[in-house]
Amino acid sequence: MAIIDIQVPDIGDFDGVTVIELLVKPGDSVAVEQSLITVESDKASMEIPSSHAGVVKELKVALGDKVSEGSIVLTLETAGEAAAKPAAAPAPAAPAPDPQTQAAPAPAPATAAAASTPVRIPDIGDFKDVTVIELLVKPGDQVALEQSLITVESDKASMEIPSSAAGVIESLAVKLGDKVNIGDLIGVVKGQGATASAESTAPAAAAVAASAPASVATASPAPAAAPAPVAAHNPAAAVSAKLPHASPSIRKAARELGVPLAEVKGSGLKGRITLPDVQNFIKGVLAGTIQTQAQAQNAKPAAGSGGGSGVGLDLLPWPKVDFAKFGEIETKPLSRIKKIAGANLARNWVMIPAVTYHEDADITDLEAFRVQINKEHEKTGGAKLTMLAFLIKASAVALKKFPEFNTSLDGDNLVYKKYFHIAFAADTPNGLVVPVVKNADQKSIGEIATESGVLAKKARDGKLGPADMQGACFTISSLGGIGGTYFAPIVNAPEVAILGVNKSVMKPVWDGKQFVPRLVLPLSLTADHRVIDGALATRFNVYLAQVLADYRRIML
Ligand code: CAO
Repeated sequence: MAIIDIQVPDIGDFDGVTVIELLVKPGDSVAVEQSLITVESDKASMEIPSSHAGVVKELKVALGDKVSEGSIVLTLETAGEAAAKPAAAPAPAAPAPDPQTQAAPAPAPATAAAASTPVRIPDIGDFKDVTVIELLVKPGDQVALEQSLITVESDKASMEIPSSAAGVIESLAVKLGDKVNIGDLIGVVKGQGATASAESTAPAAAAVAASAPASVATASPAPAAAPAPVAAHNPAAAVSAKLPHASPSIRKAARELGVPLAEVKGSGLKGRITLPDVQNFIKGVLAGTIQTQAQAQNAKPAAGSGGGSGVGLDLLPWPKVDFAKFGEIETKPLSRIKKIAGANLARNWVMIPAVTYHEDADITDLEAFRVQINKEHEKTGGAKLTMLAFLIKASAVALKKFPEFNTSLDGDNLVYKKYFHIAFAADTPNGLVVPVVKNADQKSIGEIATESGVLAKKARDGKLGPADMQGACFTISSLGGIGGTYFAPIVNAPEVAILGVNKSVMKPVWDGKQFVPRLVLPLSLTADHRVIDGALATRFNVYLAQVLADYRRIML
């Protein structure tokens, strides 16, 4: 009887890949070569096998952990020497060809305009006779350079094969279930000649990029993201010996959309889960015909469901238009931030019954005070006070007065937070990020102004770390420096409210006797109606406006 560490074997050029599935748990008996965990980069996933037989004592990794060769996966109690076998041959590293690496063209002739280019299986390392499990394009489809064409799978890993040419798919030479090897023809692309190389580029370099931080970071929490998907996984379900079969891109899409893949029925080859399966699952949940395990656990009487109207929510596929038919176009990939934020925004928009309430705050005196103090600070070297800093502090005070605003839904429970961390949306060249000023209630306006300035700069420089963007209770989206009158911001789940702010303007305000010029700040508060009803939201808004009109109120 011996206790041994089972480590991640040599997995090629993978490094710092994310643990996406735990396939065993303490107490499980495992055989040599039995898969223990699944790891994933942005293009490939693979299972890590056990080098020994025995009983799992302790898991040393958790979902979301990053692992590399040598990382300890678990400790195993082995039956004795006889059970121990030499470490398994390295699991086939699934070299995921990376656009960035492959985009550096091999010195190969560019094809002539509208030439037909054969696209072949590149060097995919130790993979042999791998099965085509997904056709991601069809004849007539427009494909970009490096766009995934097919997914192939061995018994331990799956990966997407990218196109080495841009253009229109003229023909496909493979079908589902085919076994393919290096050099096999995938199809022919008729293109503009914008090819990286006539044949696929060498994948050895691509494999390096498969584990590049940029790709792994794709799976990291979204800046504006909720820490957990709304349709959260049942943790117990995550520990399952029965893996849902899906390619890395489908797994990623499911994760971003909060779809518990283990609950999706696959319609592809050997029960493989395809993108339409994930989309149909979402449709089913929205239409109330599918209930997730998390929903079942938290089930409340389904108010409003089964109304019998017969009108189902039938999501249409995204319109596919050949824009080039109508004029010149240019296609650019979405930034990583936009992709991550987009998935979160879409979920929050669809799943939160949100209402936006507007209010005007008279900030004439506050702005005069801010300008006066800033003049003094210019001489003394004090911090420049921003309107955003006053808004952050006022919001923290308002959250204390209206605790329902400082909550998050957790099934049928409402989690009340006793801390006051305020996030603010920051516009950056790559998209929107949401850094957090922690414990804003305990900080002076000067401290908040300095800290938010530092965070906004870090955001613009792309230097925000995950810790800078976590733990928010409430978000402010200030467009005041740009303009606008009012807007309807989207609640940043799992928060329950967000404050939108536009540009303050001088307006004639009736004081009971006459119109007087006052500086008016437009506020737009969006709140989750499941937690905050209209009366409460309006009280919050009115209170916030009162504080901004007379800041002495924060002392009350
Ligand atoms: N009314 C009038 N003027 C305002 C104002 C308001 N509500 N808010 C800011 N201003 C002024 C400031 O006083 C500043 O002027 P001075 O330089 O003369 O003092 C100027 O506008 C620029 O302000 P700013 O917007 O650069 O700085 P900020 O501290 O107010 O905001 C930040 C910082 C990070 C919030 C901002 O830069 C930003 O990124 N805003 C965009 C947020 C966003 O995109 N939200 C949308 C999310 S939903 O898609």
